[in-house]
Amino acid sequence: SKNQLETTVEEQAQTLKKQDQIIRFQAEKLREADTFHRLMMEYRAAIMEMETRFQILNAEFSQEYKRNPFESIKSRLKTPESIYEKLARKGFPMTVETIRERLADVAGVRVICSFPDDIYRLKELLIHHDDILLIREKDYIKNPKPSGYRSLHLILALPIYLSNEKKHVKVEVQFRTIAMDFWASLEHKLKYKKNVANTDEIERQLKACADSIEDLDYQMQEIRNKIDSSRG
Ligand code: 0O2
Repeated sequence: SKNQLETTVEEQAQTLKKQDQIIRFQAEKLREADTFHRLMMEYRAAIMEMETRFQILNAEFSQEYKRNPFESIKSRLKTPESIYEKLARKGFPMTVETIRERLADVAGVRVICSFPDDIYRLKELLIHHDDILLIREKDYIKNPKPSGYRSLHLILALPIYLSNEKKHVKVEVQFRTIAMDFWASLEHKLKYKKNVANTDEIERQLKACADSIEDLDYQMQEIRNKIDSSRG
């Protein structure tokens, strides 16, 4: 009948409308994913750029002074889960703009040096590059965290060159000695073990280890100075 036909047409129209909404929703998600992936690509490019600058300093130092200003470099890109968790903790929504503006450690480069004074020498060399901006500095070597954590953290912005633009991207560089890295890596591992009893006692012991390590760092530096001056 005519009535039945109208109902069927109406149902089909509703179904088509729903499908259209689903397609629009998925397209929007894809666009978001696209801009997110592009942002991550920019951070990866910034890590490569920063690593190259350190490698060039290393090559130059090895040739001029027959020693390396750092032992190794480790880089990491923050995972989407960790980005989401940090933004949520700070009360910001997960958008490309908030990631860019509110997070400074999506791209991370960790530089492991032999001696504490190498850290400050390297920092000076790096911030004198005239296209690098020093946005923030946290010196946990001069002012260690209550846990005993020591490292020099710099938030830098450096340019990356894309096909049609030049863009400044933020990178967090953490400088540590081998000894500071040894402590931070083990402390990080230990902290994530569950159901720890005697927390205060453990924190105290970890802090004592951090203090001994600081002492060792400066003793090794002194030994290096003695050897250097005895060589004339
Ligand atoms: P992951 O996996 O490295 O990302 P802000 O960024 O300034 O808003 P935040 O993140 O608290 O605030 O900055 P902070 O404390 O200067 O630096 C955080 C990073 O420093 C940590 O990264 C660790 O890599 C390191 N860190 C800081 N304190 C400690 C500590 O007590 N022990 C150890 N082992 N590492 C520490 P994430 O974000 O925790 O992790």
